[in-house]
Amino acid sequence: MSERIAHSGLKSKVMSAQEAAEFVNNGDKVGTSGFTGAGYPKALPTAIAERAKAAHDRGDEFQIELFTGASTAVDCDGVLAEANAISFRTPYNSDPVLRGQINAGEAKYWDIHLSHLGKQVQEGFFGKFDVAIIEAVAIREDGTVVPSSAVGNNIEYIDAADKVIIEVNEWQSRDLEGMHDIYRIEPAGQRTPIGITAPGDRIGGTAIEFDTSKVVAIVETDRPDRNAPFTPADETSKKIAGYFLDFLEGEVKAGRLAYDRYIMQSGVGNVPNAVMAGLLDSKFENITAYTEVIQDGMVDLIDAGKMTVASATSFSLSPEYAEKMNAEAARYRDNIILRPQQVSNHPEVIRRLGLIATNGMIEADIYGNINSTNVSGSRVMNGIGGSGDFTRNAQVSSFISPSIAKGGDISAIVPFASHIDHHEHDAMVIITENGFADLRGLAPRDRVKKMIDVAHDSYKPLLEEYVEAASKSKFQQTPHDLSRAFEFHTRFLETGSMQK
Ligand code: 0RQ
Repeated sequence: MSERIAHSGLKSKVMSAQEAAEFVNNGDKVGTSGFTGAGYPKALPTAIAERAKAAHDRGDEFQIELFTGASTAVDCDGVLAEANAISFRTPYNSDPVLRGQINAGEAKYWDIHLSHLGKQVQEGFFGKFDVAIIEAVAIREDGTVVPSSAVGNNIEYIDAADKVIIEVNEWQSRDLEGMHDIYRIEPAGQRTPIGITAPGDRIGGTAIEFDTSKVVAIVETDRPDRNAPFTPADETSKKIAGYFLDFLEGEVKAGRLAYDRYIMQSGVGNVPNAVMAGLLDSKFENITAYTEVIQDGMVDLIDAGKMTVASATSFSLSPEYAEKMNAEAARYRDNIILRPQQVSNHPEVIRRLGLIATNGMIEADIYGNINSTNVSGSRVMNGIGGSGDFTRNAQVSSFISPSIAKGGDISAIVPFASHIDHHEHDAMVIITENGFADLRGLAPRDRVKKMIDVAHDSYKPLLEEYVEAASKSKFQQTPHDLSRAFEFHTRFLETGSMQK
């Protein structure tokens, strides 16, 4: 048995994943650890999927409602979706099989801000959970659980569940212990200010305290987190990174930022990673991050001495960087803090720190409304994730994206966003490979030229044509021609291209 299970009473609960899966039944509400491919359970999902397949073969129903921190990986969401074992899923998902089921109407998906879900679980909106399945680095002698590479909603699911199953994963570095900052948000009415005034502040303990009598099973695993490697930055990403830096430099010149006062929030993806690579050669020093995921680019910034502290709720590292983190976790413990996602994404702290939020987008419209989630208004990509938590509350909220997708058949700048996750009142700066549009302080009509400037050349005439038609509107605050507002999207659905 693993030395990592130090609590004497809990040692008797060690069993196989197949045995532990017997505690999960059809219709159960199951909360798991896991956030952006890190810290999710790796043995139970396959065992539950096998249980579901066997039930389906017998003609019985077997599906669970699955609550996580954010996306997981193929050996969690993927295997369960393949077995048709998920009836309901929340929040953020990037698994392609599950995405297909959601878009086909076969699985239900509730896309909610990442800081809100744990809060609603705590407030009892979902009632009791049947099972919480949590990956851990270790169970300490006193029964407290040291989370692994993500904290996510672990506390909320453990507290809400009748039964707790812990996966102790030997692949995760034992030295992650001490990196976490475990803080339980009090119930409404009893909440006190969250005492974080700088990204590096620690306000909690290093492990999760809970009622160990709820533990029904402990499963030992030795499997890696499964994140995809980043693709190397291409010319477009490098140009976007360049304009992002120009924007930051402009903030310094205007006296709103200093070279040693940049607090970063960065969304996941190849473009945000390219932006971080751009910062390596910039004048910015002592960068800190108050964000939700630690990415390769942040590790490079820490190694280069450019970033002093990164606070998040999870890792989202390529396999190469995950191995490096495992080997050197003791060293990175001085620079990295992993918090519950209610804290990493908390509006109070984000507003206090005054950070610069940078997230990807699917499309923006000529007035600065942002679609982060639904292609052509209906087909979900991943979900809103934490982008809303940060966009609403940051000092500056920026969005970065190539100006076109799918080889030019899709424009990321459209007349009217086909789904709106962040609206014109929150989004401030839009950056593409063609420049940045700073929309702050501008009436809607004055934003249009800036937005068309960052669009792809091949779409500028079509956008101008729309603006000309919309300008005839009887009302001039936000002029639209509603009969044509979605013409880019309808053309795409009819012909496969937004081009005429
Ligand atoms: O699809 O790979 O099939 O070609 O979207 O696009 O340009 O590689 O950009 O990886 O940054 O993702 C909005 C999806 C952008 C992401 C989104 C297609 C494009 C490609 C990816 P292919 P890129 P990114 C912190 C913050 C919401 C959550 C969030 C996201 C794929 O940033 O999910 O911000 N954001 N969380 O071809 C059709 C368009 C498109 C399009 C791009 N207009 N129409 N397809 N694509 N634009 C993290 C968390 O919260 C956990």
